[in-house]
Amino acid sequence: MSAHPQEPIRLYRHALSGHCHRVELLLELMHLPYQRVEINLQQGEHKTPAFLQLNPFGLLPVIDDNGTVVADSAAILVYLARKYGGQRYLPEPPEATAAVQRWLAVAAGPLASGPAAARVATLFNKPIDTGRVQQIAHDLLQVMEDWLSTHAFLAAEHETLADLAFYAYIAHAPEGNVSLAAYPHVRQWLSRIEQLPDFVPMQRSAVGLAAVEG
Ligand SMILES: N[C@@H](CCC(=O)N[C@@H](CS)C(=O)NCC(=O)O)C(=O)O
Repeated sequence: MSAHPQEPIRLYRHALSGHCHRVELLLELMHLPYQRVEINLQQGEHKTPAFLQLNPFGLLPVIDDNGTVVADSAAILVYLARKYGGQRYLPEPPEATAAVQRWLAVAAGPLASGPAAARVATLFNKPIDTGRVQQIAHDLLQVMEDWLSTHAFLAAEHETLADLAFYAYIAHAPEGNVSLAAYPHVRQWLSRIEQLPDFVPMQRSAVGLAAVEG
């Protein structure tokens, strides 16, 4: 593990992306120097040959850490935690690593196909079966609610990559018309993360806000 990157890490991101937010949140919590590179998804900048060189899947986020390019938010979180983070965000005992990995798998599964997809439907007007993705979101939220009724965090007694990976798409679920009203323990867990020193929120979308408030 090294203490710090030589030059700031470049984070290719979009302001409304929860996948990007989780990386940004970890960078902030770990006090790692980084520089944001805004990618215009609306104009398809993530499908240009230059971007596809960084990630052939054409998806954000990607980081470039002094020549080491890592794509996929979960892979980036694991890389940063292992390289610069010590034990806190990805503890080394096999059982503890597995507990974090389990939630990262859920983040790539029901979190992405539930609350994240429901939000894409409202914010970006994509043809998505909203009833189905909202159901996936509520099924996931119920599992989280049950777990968080007896645990303060998802994978350990303190925050880990698991919590950072889940935060944005749960906090912003109402932008996809997925209410958090029935999940008090989930809302308390959100506040716990928001109270971490150096926490940064994800930008709220004007469209999403209209959906929540209107
Ligand atoms: N499994 C990927 C998913 C990333 C992802 O879906 N990124 C979205 C932004 S939130 C994206 O780049 N979408 C562009 C597109 O689908 O064309 C990860 O965790 O990084």
